[in-house]
Amino acid sequence: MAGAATTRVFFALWPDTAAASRLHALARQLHARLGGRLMREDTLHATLAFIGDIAPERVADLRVAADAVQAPGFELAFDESGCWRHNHIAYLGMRRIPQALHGLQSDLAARLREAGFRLEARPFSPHITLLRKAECAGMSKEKEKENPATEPVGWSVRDFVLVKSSISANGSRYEQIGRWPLL
Ligand code: 2AM
Repeated sequence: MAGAATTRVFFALWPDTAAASRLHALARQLHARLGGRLMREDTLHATLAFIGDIAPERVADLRVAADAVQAPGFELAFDESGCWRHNHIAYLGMRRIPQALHGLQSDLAARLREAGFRLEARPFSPHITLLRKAECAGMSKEKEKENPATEPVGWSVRDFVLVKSSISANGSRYEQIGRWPLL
């Protein structure tokens, strides 16, 4: 139901500026090897729940669902890079998903489903897209997962955000339209 009458939205974890800068530095390193399209520093994020295109009046229901989430803050560390051959996305992921992140994501997803939003059924795979249209062959298959960082990159997660996405001439434009602090 894409079109002028709908709004494309998703919930995400947004890095602080220091983390975004380190993420972007890693993205540039990967870009040198894999090519493709480098994500802009101010757009880097990890999606918590992708909602997709909805009627603008349904955004209020998203806010109600997010208001009900009760979850503690936590430390997040992305400690592996990879490249998905099926969609040519080079990303940072994590070897182990922290329990607190699992809790936050499943609480939010449950409340969104209760409110009638359809979410993906496939397991949650937290990641930060660094490159699109990447040549994954530049990352050897055995080493499909390899951390280019000398240290994991992360941040203290203190909130989650609701983001409105619109397509512009130079890629997606993201606007934060809501923010919910964690406990
Ligand atoms: P991606 O970076 O792996 O493409 C905005 O588009 C955000 O929502 C991106 O982080 C994107 O993930 C994610 N996203 C887009 N379409 C999606 C879908 N159908 N299911 C899950 N996540 C999606």
